[in-house]
Amino acid sequence: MLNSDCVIIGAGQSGLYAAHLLNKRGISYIVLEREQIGQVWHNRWKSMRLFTSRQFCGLPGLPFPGDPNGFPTANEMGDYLKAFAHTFKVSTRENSEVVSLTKEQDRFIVTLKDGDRLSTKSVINATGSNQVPHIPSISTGLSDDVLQLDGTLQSLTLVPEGSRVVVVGDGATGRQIAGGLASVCKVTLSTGKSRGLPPGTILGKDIFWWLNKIGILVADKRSVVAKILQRRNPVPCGNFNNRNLKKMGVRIVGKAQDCSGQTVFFEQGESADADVVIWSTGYRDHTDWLKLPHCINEAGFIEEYGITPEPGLFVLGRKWLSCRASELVMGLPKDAEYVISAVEKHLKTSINPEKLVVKK
Ligand SMILES: Cc1cc2nc3c(=O)[nH]c(=O)nc-3n(C[C@@H](O)[C@@H](O)[C@H](O)COP(=O)(O)OP(=O)(O)OC[C@H]3O[C@@H](n4cnc5c(N)ncnc54)[C@H](O)[C@@H]3O)c2cc1C
Repeated sequence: MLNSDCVIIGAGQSGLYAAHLLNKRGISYIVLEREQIGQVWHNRWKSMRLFTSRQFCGLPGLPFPGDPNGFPTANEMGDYLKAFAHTFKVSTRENSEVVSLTKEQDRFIVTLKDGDRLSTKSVINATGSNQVPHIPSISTGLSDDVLQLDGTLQSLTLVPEGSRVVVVGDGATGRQIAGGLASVCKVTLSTGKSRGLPPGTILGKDIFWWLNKIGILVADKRSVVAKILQRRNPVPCGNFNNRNLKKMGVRIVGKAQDCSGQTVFFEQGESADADVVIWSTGYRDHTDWLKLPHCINEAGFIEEYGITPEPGLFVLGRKWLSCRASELVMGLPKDAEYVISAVEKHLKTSINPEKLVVKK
């Protein structure tokens, strides 16, 4: 059985950056990746563009290549992660899916799909929270002749030209898909509760530049400003605000409430017949492999600032770990520094058990 101080599960931005920080502190680790580095981004639909510009897609030490004010494609992001791992010599074992994580006394036992087992003092879960598309139960009312897709769709060309398309969900993904299809299909976008749609630029500067400058994105989750953001949940929609989408010919309706046959019914008595329905209704965690039930609930991992109830188990890359930017590239360095310090502290206390003795 292989031994290391820390096992990182997942080689996305969170896992790779955490590994880089452990490297700098001289802590032994291994990153386990189910597919290949960057593959999650290469799997996204081909014309997808990130909603943050390149200046906010790079990690410390390796700027994102290309025009800093332009928006990278998903493929560029995948390539960037590979370049990051290569530049900082991040030790990654690809094609190594973790199928079980248990704890025996003070060590975690990580089991891989191929049957290999690793023993470790600490684990960072960096598997991402955008793994399994969340499809509402109303989808079962649609008849078999309606093509149903979700946010993991590989290409917008899967949608036949001239189809009647309903995109359900008006986050950044749903809006981008609706806009991308508007010129070749008859598109209806079903929105959820009303949210702020900030413009892409203000006074010629990127909206994320302003939000970063005034500190809103990294404001602690318990601060007043963060609470307002959590309540309003504004969508960074770039050019795909309601006005522009309407100009492109997209019909905008309210929440989808039911489906029957080929028809989707929305609030306020509206409906649309569809050949294709694209569910862009968010994602959920995949936690079947975690055999520590006190660390999960129906919303995913139980954690506070990335620290779970199980000593030695940490999480990165989740919504609102510490702030709004936690799930974005730009919010990762702050969260990762905090979690890596906690890993280091955990390893020190587990090496020196006397530190656990409470002095009278
Ligand atoms: C459609 C979309 C658009 C986005 N646009 C932006 C944007 O414009 N700007 C921005 O900053 N952020 C954006 N994000 C948020 C994105 O940055 C985060 O979701 C990010 O991917 C989180 O990084 P991560 O490393 O934590 O997880 P992921 O990138 O999801 O990486 C997790 C890794 O873990 C691996 N893995 C999963 N399960 C296992 C297992 N059991 N064993 C081994 N390996 C496993 C996966 O294969 C994957 O490589 C977007 C997200 C989505 C979904």
